[in-house]
Amino acid sequence: MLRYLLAGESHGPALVGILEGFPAGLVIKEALVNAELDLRRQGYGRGVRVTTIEQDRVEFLAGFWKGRTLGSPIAFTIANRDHELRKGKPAQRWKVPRPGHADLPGVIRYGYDDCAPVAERASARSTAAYTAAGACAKALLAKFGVTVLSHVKAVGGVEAAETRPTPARLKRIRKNRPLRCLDAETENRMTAAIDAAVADGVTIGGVFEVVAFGVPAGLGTYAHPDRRLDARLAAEVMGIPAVKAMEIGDGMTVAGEDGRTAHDEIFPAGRDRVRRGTNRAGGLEGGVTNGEPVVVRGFVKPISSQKRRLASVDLRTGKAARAAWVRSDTCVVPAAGIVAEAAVAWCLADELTSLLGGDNLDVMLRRSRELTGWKKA
Ligand code: EPS
Repeated sequence: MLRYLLAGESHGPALVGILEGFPAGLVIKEALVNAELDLRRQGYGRGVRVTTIEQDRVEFLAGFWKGRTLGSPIAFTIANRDHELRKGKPAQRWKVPRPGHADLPGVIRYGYDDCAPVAERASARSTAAYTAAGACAKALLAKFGVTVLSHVKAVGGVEAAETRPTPARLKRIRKNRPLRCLDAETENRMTAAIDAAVADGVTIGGVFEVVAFGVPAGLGTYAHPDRRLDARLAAEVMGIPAVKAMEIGDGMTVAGEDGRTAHDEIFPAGRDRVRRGTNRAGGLEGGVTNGEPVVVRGFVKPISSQKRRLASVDLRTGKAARAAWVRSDTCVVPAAGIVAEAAVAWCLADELTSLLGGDNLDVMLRRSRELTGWKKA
């Protein structure tokens, strides 16, 4: 079983994480984690802070011996460069909550008289630490042939029609497409939608898709509701700021179909082997992986900080006022996709350690070869 604890304010000295349950003997290179952190900062439509201020370099402080995990908790930090730049300047204060943000509910919940302390922790800045945790999970998954990648399916109502995600294609667009859309022509239209939003002073949302390839059958269980892998994925993906809905496989579409087309028929593929012609279930049946790629989509709302200030109320006077605007991103869909890769990777790595006993990487690898779920059609 894996556990994580993350802490850190958006403008505090650093984000920190403690990861517990990783087996001994795993190499996790800081460069590998930093590559994921870089991807999270990038993407067309990102704001000034992540593109020009933050550099997001992970530093491991505990859990390693001669470059390999010890089996003890891993501790890391990621410095907030903006903290240094703000030193000596008066703390930010704002009294007019932004609709859609945690500002107002946070003030009510914690009894603050100001939205700034809410935003310090509710800020999506925290997703840098989560991405680092997910990168460690990915390092473990790679040992078992599992790869977790994402792409952008829609931005501001511009949708990619064709999507045939393969590991090779998803790796390629990581390098050369800022929005990581599989279709170049659609990506151009998405970019134009972001430009139009900037000109209009508004933000736009969209849809990302995460695909986990090489996932063995038999991860997760139907034995209890909270242990179903789809329930666990939903909890993690819905925990990402700005994600307002999620879908596994073709979940939303099949709700309007009948049972003839909604399922993935099973065909023989030699002794002890089966194959499927489709993957509408997104690799999960009954909360258990079935050997097909795990497919998760996240629906991201337009973030709530925008120049077009919405109607709100001044908390000091109780009178109508326009919501605060602070520098912000215009579109975070590709970044949210990277964070969701971390969410999916974390859940899969957790299931893997639970199934295989997580103390020692060599033992886990040996056990994995004994399990039928690893047999591929
Ligand atoms: C965010 C507001 C902005 C973003 C931040 C998320 O930060 P600031 O308040 O300092 O301008 O840049 O995202 C990040 C810093 C990041 O690393 O993703 C918010 O309110 O959620």
